[in-house]
Amino acid sequence: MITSALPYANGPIHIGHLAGAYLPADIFTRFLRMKGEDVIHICGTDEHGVAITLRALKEGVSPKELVDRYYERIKSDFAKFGIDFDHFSRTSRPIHHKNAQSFFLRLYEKDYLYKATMKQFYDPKSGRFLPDRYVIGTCPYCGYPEARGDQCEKCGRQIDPEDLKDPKSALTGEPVILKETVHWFFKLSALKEPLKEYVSPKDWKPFVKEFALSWIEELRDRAITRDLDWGIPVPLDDPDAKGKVMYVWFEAPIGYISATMEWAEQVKGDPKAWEPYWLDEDTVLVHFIGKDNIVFHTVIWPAMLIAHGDYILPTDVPANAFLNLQGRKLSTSRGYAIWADELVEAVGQDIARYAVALYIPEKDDSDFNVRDAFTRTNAELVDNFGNFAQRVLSFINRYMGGRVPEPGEFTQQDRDILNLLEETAKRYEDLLLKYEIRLALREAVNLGAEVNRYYEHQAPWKLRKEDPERARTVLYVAFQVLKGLSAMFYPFVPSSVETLWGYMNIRDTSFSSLVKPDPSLAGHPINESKPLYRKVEEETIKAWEEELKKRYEKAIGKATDEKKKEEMPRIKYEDFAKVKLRVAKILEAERIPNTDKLLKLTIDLGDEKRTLVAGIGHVYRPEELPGKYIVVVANLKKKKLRGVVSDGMLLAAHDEEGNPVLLTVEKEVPPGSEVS
Ligand code: B3M
Ligand code: ZN
Repeated sequence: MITSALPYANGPIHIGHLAGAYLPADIFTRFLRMKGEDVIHICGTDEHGVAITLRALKEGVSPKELVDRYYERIKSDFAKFGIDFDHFSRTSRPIHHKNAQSFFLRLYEKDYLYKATMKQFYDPKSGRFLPDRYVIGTCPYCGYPEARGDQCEKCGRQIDPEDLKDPKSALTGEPVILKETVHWFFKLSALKEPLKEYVSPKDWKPFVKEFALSWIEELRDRAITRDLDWGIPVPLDDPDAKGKVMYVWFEAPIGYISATMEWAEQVKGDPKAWEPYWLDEDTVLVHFIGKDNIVFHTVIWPAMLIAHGDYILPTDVPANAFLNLQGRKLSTSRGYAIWADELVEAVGQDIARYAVALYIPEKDDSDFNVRDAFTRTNAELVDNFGNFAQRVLSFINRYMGGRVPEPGEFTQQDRDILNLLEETAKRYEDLLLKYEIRLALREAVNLGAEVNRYYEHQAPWKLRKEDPERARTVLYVAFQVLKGLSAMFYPFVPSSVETLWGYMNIRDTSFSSLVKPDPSLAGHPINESKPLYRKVEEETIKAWEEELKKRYEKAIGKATDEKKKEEMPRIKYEDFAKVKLRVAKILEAERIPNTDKLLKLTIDLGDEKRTLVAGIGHVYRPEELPGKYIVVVANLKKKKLRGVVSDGMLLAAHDEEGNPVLLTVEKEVPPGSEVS
């Protein structure tokens, strides 16, 4: 039972999504299917939650319009990329609403849910309770004025939204208020021990397992309902349940089961056909996800399943890290990405798949660089595999009457390459089963390089006249290795390999028979063949490089525009005039013990000396400061910092890294001079 993370129906699919979950899942599923395993790959769009409502608000459409549009788009993106789901559903389908509600009720009846009152930020202007990340205010740690209620983008610290200073709504820019609201909480704390027992013996990727275990250590109960008008209604008769929906991260994973149920009904025509996949203890359940979804799949979802009681638990959660593009972060909202559909249009499905597969971020973030990606694809797929196939098949067609020839006696080199095929197939299989997809591909590519060397070295085009029997043996061997290679390339580039099988006239496409040399193939008729791939040309690579540069610049422009818009509420002159700015001369500076940033400055303000505390000690050394002329706010209320009373605040600009750069005067003026 294989699932891929349910993508939010709020944008098209780009190569980051593909590399992070869908392509590895597709490769894995295709491999298992070749092995003859009973396997299904299920997915669908995630259509609830604030990711949807806020995007709809931004686009000025209803959530329904938005998800209808992106469901179709995403489904078609996947199809173009050859991501082959057994079923692709939606969390807005009635079967899922029903299933999620009955899941909720089961947990409720088993006493895993309880009601509690909490305070949450409310935007009076839009009449909405706001999710943490839609509350914006000043970071309590670094003073960054645009920090979000879950995290400060500047200093990176986790924040509780209540700690933000001057919290505003990201929707309306208006101040928000804390308001009481009732929610249902999931008693996660009660599941700490069973979760530990579940995760501890797992042979997961180390970063996944460590993340899960550290989360379990700090497990707290979580609200699983929300005040939203879009989502799955809380199925309780309680008046407090009015207007509440389930938290999207509570119901979305249940969507894996609902989608399998829908598959059973619609595809199998047997409403019970889903059961073995979710109820049978022997079923292996694998969730392919990106790393930002780890906690939900390794802790909260298993906790939900344990609490529910009927279903099996995830066997493995092969999460991937992130894919960057030309060394920069991808961004859907800013349009910095390569979209699935355009990539396929430009270079074809299999070249696109291969190029992305090279960069699956299995352990660390990886960087998709178009030049590297296409250069490698040209060498490894087009030359090494595609051209080899064409050489072997056209030789057989031209000189061997279109039949795989009868071999003579094998030489050591023949035996070596055939052995290498079988050993490689074993290693490939072991690696794929451990989700080491990139290393598995390396095995196939290395075998391809070896068999190319063998073919060059044997040079059947010379042997044809000099030693026809040797020529026949070499072509026989080359055909057998090609057959094995086709098995190993198939999960990566399925549609061209299917074409190849047509040329080779091969019907039995199970992995084990493909990778095993088959003596009965002597005399086997093949079909006319054509080259499988076309190289990606230099102009195409250049065009992509140019285009991505443009997209990046545009994305940056957008980011600064957004910032300008958000940061620039206008004030009246009278407001500004309240701030008394003065030139000061630094007299002394010393570090405040046990801090890495704070310096205590003694300054001369003309008619008085003052002490102020400044967070510049990580950039300025105390001894370089005395004598400098700076600008300070002279009429701020006094504030005690680390036991020192700070009377005033110095002004500094912030460089790209956010480090302070002192504001000073262009020529010396008497200390205390006014700044306005
Ligand atoms: N939609 C988050 C995401 O797209 C979420 C995954 C749900 S999987 C159940 O990253
Ligand atoms: Zn901060």
